[in-house]
Amino acid sequence: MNIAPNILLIYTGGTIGMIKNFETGALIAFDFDELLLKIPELKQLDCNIDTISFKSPIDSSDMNVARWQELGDMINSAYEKYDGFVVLHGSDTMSYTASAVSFMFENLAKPIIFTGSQLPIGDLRTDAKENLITAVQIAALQEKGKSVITEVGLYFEYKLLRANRTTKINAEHFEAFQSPNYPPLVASGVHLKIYKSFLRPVNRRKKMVYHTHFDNNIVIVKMFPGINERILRHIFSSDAIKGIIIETYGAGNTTTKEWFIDIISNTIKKGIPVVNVTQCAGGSVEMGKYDTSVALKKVGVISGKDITTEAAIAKLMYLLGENLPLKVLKTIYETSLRGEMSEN
Ligand code: ASN
Repeated sequence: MNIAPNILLIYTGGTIGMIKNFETGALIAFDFDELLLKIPELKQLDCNIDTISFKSPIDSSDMNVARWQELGDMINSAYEKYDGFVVLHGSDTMSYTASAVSFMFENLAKPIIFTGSQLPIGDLRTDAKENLITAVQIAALQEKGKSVITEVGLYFEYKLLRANRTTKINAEHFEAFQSPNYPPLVASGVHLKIYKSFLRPVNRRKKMVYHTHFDNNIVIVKMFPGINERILRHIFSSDAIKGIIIETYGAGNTTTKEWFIDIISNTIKKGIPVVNVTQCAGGSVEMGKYDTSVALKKVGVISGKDITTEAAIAKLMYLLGENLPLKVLKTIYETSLRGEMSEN
């Protein structure tokens, strides 16, 4: 006998459940029960769905570390009871939250699928229904009684992507997300096509470990021609900062000006990790490829390789929260923990 999988649907907010505020005309997050009434189709799915919601649903621009933890706690406390999780989330910061959640759950053996929409569920042309229904179907996929997807995914506009590889690339198109450095895991057409060789393998003998500490005392500095020495010295000398991400050009390049290398080198000498992430949507940091990154490598800058900026931020907060010595943090940062970066 086939037992229908149990899915927990978690509502955090986002456009999917929004309505217009009559006074301002702006979209605001709405009640979850109202949202469910708009999708009676959920009852036809071959799984049992329970629902839970943030007390006050939010626009995802208001996401923060405390809310990541609130979401993580919801999943962790229901982990044994359910076969899969679907998280409804605003698209603006979905890639950040989904990346953070991927670091929270080590040895994940069940799917956590993020989705949302560009138009509210009540809109005639909404993309919410397809996104939600297929996300639930994907979370419920099983083979021999075991979940097929055992990682954190992001489902949007007919594709399941590895969540910590995604980035929001469009505020207008229904195809709002891309995963430039990793192929889709599932494509939704007439059938669901699962690309098994790209799925993250699971070791079911290992227990799931839940991590909750994110240290958000970090800053990200984007390189641009003309970047100002005085301002950078000011930022880098803040004693509140415990980690820095530099968003560099191309394959990890920056200005070769002595003052710049001096700032980076002194920061690392103080024990503060500096991570190099590229501004390019696709491709990888490769320090030493150009003369303009040789000095960065020499002074001990951490390579973010082909990680997204969203995952880089979540990973740095996560590893800072683990209180590791700088050398260990560097080695672990440069290693793929949840499939968020390529191995070489
Ligand atoms: N501002 C919305 C949010 O991120 C955008 C969306 O969900 N499409 O909550």
